[in-house]
Amino acid sequence: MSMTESGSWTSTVDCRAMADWIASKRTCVLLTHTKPDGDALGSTLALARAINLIHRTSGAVSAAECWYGAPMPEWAPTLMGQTKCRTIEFGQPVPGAFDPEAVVICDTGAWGQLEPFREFIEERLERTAIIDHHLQGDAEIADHRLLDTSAAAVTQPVAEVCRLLLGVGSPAELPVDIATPLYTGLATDTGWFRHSNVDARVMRLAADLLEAGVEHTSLMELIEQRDRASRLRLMHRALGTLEIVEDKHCAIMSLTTADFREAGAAPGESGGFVDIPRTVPTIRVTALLTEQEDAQGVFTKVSMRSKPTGWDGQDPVDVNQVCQKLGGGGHARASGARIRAPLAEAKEQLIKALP
Ligand SMILES: [Mn+2]
Repeated sequence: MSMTESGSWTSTVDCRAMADWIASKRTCVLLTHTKPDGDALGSTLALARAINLIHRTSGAVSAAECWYGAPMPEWAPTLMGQTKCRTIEFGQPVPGAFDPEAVVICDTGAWGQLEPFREFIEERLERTAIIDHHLQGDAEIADHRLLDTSAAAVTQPVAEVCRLLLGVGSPAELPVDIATPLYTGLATDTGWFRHSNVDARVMRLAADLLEAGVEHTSLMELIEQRDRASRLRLMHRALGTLEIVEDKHCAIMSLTTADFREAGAAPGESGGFVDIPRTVPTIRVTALLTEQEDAQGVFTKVSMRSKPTGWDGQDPVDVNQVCQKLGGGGHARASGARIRAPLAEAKEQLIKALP
């Protein structure tokens, strides 16, 4: 991350100053990281709606619009509703005709996550703002920065900016079509209020947004309960292969191309399976092996996770180190590798690589 003449990754404005700056612009494009999630979509949609609401009274039509870098979650159109949004497919250029007075980036401040918009932003650095909650970012992207690294979701500072824009006393008084995307960010970035980032501030905002009319159950169904039956059939097959390597506290599951075919499942449908055995207290490491084939023949994809806290007080396993031994890598808690070998052989190599 760069430390440029624009300074370090710190806030340069508070919520009030950000709201005033946004209110002074007639047109605005809202951007977020590619492959937007609930917080990315929620923060930009809420802000776009708040901006359009204040401009509607002054006679302007649709002053703010959201641009997203695909792929989009399946449920995105429902959350987007009638708000002006454009999705930019991979490799496609951004719309050239619209030249907004302001560009506001939410839920990221890193060039690496803004690739489709880089050129567009670079031509407009002086009128770009960032609202983010991540620990790192590229400060050079915007002089106007509202950073709240203690926030669980970026919709927390965005909720305050919306409240100030609309001049209401509490987030509980926000219109429901603004409260709903805000709540979506809060719920999804906290794993529906389960992660360690849940605190009193999160719950207070959640309570206010529910009071504003957010329908928790329908949102939860829309976003979380979308599995196809094929995914459950594939999960059944994966669980059927569950193997516990007792002395390594490791759970291993495997899938072959035949499993996908027979379950009628698409390649991406095994997402999240690797996390399932984490619910066993004595398991410290989990791995999902997927046998695949390419032009050079058969290979095995390894996906690994490590629990941050050991049930017995032991140090967590660094799966980045494990995967590096297998020719891959990633993060200490989540990592992966591709082993040029069939499943059984790849599994042996993996077990050997475990500490
Ligand atoms: Mn976020």
